[in-house]
Amino acid sequence: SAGDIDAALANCASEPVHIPSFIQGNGAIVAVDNETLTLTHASANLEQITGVPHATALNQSIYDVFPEGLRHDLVNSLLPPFLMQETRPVDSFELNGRTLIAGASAAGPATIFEFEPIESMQVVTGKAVHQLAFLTSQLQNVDNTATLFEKSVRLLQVLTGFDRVMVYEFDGDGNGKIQAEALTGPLEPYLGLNFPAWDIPQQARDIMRKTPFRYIADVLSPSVPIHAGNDDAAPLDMTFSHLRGVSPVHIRYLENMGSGASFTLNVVVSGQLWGMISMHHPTARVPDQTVREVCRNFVRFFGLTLDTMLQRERLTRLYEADTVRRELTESAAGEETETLLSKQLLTRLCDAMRADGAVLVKEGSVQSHGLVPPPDRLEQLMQFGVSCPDTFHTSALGADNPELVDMVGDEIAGLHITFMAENSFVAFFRRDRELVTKWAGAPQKTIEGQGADARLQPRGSFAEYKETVRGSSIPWTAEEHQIAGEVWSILVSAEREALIKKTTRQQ
Ligand code: BLA
Repeated sequence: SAGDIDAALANCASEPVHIPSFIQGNGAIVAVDNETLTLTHASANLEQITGVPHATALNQSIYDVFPEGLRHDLVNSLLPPFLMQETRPVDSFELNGRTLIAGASAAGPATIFEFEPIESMQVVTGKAVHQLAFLTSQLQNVDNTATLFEKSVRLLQVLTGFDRVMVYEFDGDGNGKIQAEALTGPLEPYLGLNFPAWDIPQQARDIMRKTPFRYIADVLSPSVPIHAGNDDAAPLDMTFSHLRGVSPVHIRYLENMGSGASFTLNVVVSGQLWGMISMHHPTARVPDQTVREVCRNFVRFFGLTLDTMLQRERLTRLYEADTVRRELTESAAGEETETLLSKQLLTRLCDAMRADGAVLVKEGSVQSHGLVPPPDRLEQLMQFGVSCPDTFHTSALGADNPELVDMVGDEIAGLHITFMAENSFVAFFRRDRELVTKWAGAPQKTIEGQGADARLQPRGSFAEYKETVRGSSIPWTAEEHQIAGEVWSILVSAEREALIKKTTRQQ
């Protein structure tokens, strides 16, 4: 039932993924109170990774737990300017007969230290700088988003060794689409497929916006519990920790996809989560420290480059519209308001609005271009204006205003109308696009349980599922509202001027 669906979505959205109380097993963690330097939390595998049993470490001072050289570096990383929110490598060292790398990240009043075995001592930063320089140089002369996406997935596939690398873009409703893909190996291609919003609940998106990446090293390996030093310790906030344990729902999701590991770079454009670069591998895979360091920086470069391209596209459109606007202003200075929007100017304005048709109705005279409602229906649109504000727009006419469908005909699904006076308006029309969406699996919600226990299940199949939706046009953008608004103010002031002239002449 609809109630169960709501309850299931609410259950998804309330899973506290930032405080999972368990970690991924490819490393161990301790949390240290920034004031007292005592260990407030430790993962159950601390001994296995570092040789120090978690039970003896808890509630001890960091000075008593770790060997001298290491504890010095750990403590130093608590001091500004080293303290960072994200996990940053602090030091690598020999302990318990193996080479470990330590990383630090902020967790409110505590700092989380992560220890991960590495194959050998690496000069992470130096290598990363060179690789990053190579990657960014490959993208230097790219001037469009399609090429940016294509080149990026290929470069990242080589850098990371993940079989599948995808650029995934969110739409306005939080659904996402695979815009580019580099793929080798046994995984299914996802290029062009859409994923519904509920695959990534809001609290997971919040973390994605704050962090550069997230890896899930091994879908099959069991998670490891985190123990607290005292029973009423607040749960450890692992937002910025690489080893943050993975929600079992999401583990099932990745299993259903055939992924053994994932590595997601979070793309932020102008402060908003734009999408991600998602990487999958059929078997377990941990991006090494160098790869993490490169990717942390690469994804920022990618976001900035993308931002520049999107801004440039917007500016080009506004510039084109501005040219039309200037011509309109010039012709508005003329005598006859009836000739204000010449057929030619209306056509250009229609293009600037990316509309399929446009009409100017003024005191009975009609100027039109392209796809417009039959002339006898324009009077009805005028009537509609009596009860609506100065401007009105929709990209789903049938759903938003069923009473208008009759009027505009079923070819038109988008309307942007501006009323200048009681008996004049300018309107732009957009065609009904037959929207064909290829979903990765049928986007139906599968629910188990009922009422408060209703649980949304991850999809079992990601095979292409085609959905055709009629009744909507491409949506109007902020730039188009701006263009329509300017046209309105030019026309209204021209009307006023003409009226004043007329009155003066009469006197
Ligand atoms: C998390 N789901 C996520 C994340 C992604 C996706 C990217 C963030 C974690 C990460 O960055 O690895 C989804 N991954 C995708 C998609 C693609 C991809 C769409 O590669 C496309 C190629 N998931 C469900 C349902 C629920 C759900 C029904 O399908 C809820 C009932 C939950 N998804 C869910 C949860 C998380 C998540 C709880 C957080 C996982 C975590 O961080 O522990």
